[in-house]
Amino acid sequence: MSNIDNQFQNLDDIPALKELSDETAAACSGGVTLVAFNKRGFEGFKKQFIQNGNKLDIGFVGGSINNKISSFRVSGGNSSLYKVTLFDGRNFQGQRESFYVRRGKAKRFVGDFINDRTSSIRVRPV
Ligand SMILES: [Ca+2]
Repeated sequence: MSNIDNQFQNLDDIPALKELSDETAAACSGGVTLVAFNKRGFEGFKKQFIQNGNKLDIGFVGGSINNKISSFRVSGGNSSLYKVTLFDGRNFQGQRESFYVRRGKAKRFVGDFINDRTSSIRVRPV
């Protein structure tokens, strides 16, 4: 998948998703929100993804944080528990790892397997 990633590294986010710099704005919208960080422990560069309802489909995380995600936080929506799947490839392809995260909680480190590989993300209510 690394060849594909490199080929499209300059493409921007898919238009259906909004990237907001202000987390408060996301919380007010009510939709499920995932904030991804490029270092473990919620440090470093961060990028926020938000979608209405309880589902989040990020076909490509965007060139700035592609293959760099190490920790994330989930908030918003109506479900108390979410399944977050991180995919190595774009459009939910390739190797993956899933995490069960309660709303408002976070994954301090995604683990060595998927660390610095994530190119797409899917969030589902449980
Ligand atoms: Ca990747």
